[in-house]
Amino acid sequence: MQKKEALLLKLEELGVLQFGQFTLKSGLSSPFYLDFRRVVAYPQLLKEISEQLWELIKDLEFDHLCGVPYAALSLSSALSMMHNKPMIVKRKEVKKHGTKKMVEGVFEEGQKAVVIDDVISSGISMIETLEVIEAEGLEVDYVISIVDRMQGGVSTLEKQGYQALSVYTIAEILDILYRHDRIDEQMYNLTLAFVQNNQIGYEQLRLQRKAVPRLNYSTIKVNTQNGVTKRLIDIMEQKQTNLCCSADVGTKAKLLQLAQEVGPYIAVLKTHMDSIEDFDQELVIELQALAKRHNFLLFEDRKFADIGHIVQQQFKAAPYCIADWADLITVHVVAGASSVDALKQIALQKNVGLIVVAQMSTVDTLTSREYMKKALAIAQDQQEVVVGVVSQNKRPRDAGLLMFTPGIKLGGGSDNLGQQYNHPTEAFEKRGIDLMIVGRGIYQDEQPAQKAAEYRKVGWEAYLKRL
Ligand code: 5BU
Repeated sequence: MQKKEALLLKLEELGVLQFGQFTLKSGLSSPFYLDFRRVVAYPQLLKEISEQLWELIKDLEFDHLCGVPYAALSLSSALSMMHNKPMIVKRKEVKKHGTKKMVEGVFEEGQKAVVIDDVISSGISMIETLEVIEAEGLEVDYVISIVDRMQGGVSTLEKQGYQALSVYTIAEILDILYRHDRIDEQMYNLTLAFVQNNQIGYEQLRLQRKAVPRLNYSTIKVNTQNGVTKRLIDIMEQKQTNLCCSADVGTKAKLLQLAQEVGPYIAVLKTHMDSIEDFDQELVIELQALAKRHNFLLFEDRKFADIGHIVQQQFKAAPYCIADWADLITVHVVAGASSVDALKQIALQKNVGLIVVAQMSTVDTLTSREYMKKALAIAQDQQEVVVGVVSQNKRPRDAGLLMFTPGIKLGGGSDNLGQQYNHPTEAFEKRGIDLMIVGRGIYQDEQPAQKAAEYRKVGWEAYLKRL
């Protein structure tokens, strides 16, 4: 018999795997229960489980082991001693005396940790630990567990960019136990059906999470040296709006009409000038006049993405001459920090703020967690010219940068080309965004002005509420 299989049978014998009727923490009634806390009573078992966990990570490069408190602390301790790997401990609560550290141990920023939990169900305990240790500057690529309950946690973690590895899935456990007559067919089917019918999705989990206190606009203003950021925050505070209208219409006339209508309710008007079929400089002059009259900034969402030499040309070249009129532009950092460096030279002269695209809103975006973190680091390094980032669920650690978020619509949902929408309240309160970017939610409405007013109200109230 395989070691893994023999170990599982022992776990069942010792009451770690239990079948029957149990009430879970969530109030749900479950036909099975996994109580790995019992393992501390059986040192040999702890050793055998730890050996199986080690198999998952033995070829990976990492500096620290971290167990999710409390159940996995014994696992991380055992692994640490067996394989001579340092361990860090995440506190469950902040200490009242002495240092206010949330992570105990000896570590440096940029070091890698593997996080361990006994069971992954929704993924929430794991995510809470990950947030704390990442806030201390540690990096995590892999998370491991003894059992994947197959209820959505692994896919939630993977959506966030982690690789989740487990010794057993619940399906494997059922197979082994059934083959060894430890459970009957009815229990097998009941348990599998329970798992299938009780999936906790990523979106649902996000909504359930507690709001994290976020920065207010005045704090960001105090922490920035960037003149464009200060101007933008002044506008937002004066007009009490955090709305950026994405004016993705196709003609000059439509664009001017929309800008005129939504002007009083927005802080920023965002454009894609290369999709205006009759674009000319007259349009720019008229838009500038409207921007002045209604007090908003002009944001050309050009998403520069080429080598430095080319983005400089694209930034200045006719017919768009973006550098001459835009207050804000977007830049991808797929070519590295060099795109930002190149644009910076012109942007500082022309008083244009850069927004780094760190994470996209599409369902199959390639902006992985690794990419996003690097993009945020570039934004942080270049705050002289960078106003903020475009991202969905992560803001820069530095208090001087703004977080812009597209993919926002009151009705939520998606389009049929990959765009995914979130409700503004959820975005401001739960994810702590600073400005929402709304396109079709406004300009496809029969009354764009009224819609913009509605978004303004909802967005501002959600911002105030999160404070
Ligand atoms: P929508 O109509 O609200 O879906 O328009 C969204 C706008 O935001 C559109 O102009 C996009 O170019 C822009 N956008 C986005 O949707 N997702 C992203 O990740 C980034 C920009 Br970056």
